Amino acid sequence: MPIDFDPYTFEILSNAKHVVILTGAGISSESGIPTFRGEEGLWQKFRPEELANFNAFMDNPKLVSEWYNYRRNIINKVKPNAAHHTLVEFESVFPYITVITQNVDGLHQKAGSSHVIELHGNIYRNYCIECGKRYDYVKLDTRNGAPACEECSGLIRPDVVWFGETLPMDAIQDAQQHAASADVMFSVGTSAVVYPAADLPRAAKTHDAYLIEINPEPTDISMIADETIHNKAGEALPVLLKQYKAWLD
Ligand code: BJW
Ligand code: ZN
Repeated sequence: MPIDFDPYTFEILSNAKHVVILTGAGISSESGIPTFRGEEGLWQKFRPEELANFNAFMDNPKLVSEWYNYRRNIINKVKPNAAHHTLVEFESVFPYITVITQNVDGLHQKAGSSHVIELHGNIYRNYCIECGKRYDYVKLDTRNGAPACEECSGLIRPDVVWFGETLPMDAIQDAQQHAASADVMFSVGTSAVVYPAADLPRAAKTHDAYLIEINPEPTDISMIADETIHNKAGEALPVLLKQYKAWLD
């Protein structure tokens, strides 16, 4: 089905000083990274709420550590896709772009986006839960159990945000400020069920932003979005940019 954006969206975009894009796992799915929820969700066997929490890690550190190594192996092999690249191109079309991502895969930075706020941490960073020593961008060996700190033998965990943990204060505050000052907010590839990230499009709307959702499936955000495009991000975002440039000419 052809993707047709509302010309009114282009008018709004042409007046936008600050465009903010909230992204979730769906934007990386065309790179080959499975999403968390839904039909092809990564966590069909385990609900994210059950695995991605500190107690699960303490109960079975080997399982959780292996799980993160498995995902690092996938992420290491993949590349940013057309959606990530289009958001980089946005920077030469719109005055000010902020990407707020829930993803821990680093693909926005790999693509070249210059202003990325990571809400849920980054899978390549790790630290010892006892002494805090960092183990960033290293291969963690899980063959003999969960990786342990060379200084104090404490468990090493990924520097990601699990359920029940607070988001990095600077990241969430920065994200909330950007959401409040956005003229246009895109919600791309997120089921928008995990808070406080899911509040950001709502907050943007409250502050009169124009909200555009890109997701093959409807979400809770669809009801409040000004424009909803039910397509894949890697298809819809390049089409949006092409149609917008044509509209400008
Ligand atoms: C495509 C596509 C394509 C597919 N193109 N799209 C308010 C109300 C209710 C509950 C809470 C609340 N406030 C806080 C909570 C509790 C909790 C929460 O939100 N629970 C809900 C589930 C009910 N939140 C927290 O605990 C957060 N912390 C917190 O609030 O701290 C304060 C506090 C402390 C103590 C007590 C109480 C409060 C922390 C949340 C941390 C989330 N962590 C994870 C794991 C990160 C590490 C890792 O990667 O392993 O983050 S869980 C997982 O979900 C991950 C994701 O970032 C996050 C969101 O998922 P996302 O990105 O939306 O992915 P999916 O899979 O859900 O959706 C993919 C979408 O893509 C789908 O819609 C597809 O259709 C679409 N799609 N292909 C475009 N090609
Ligand atoms: Zn240690």
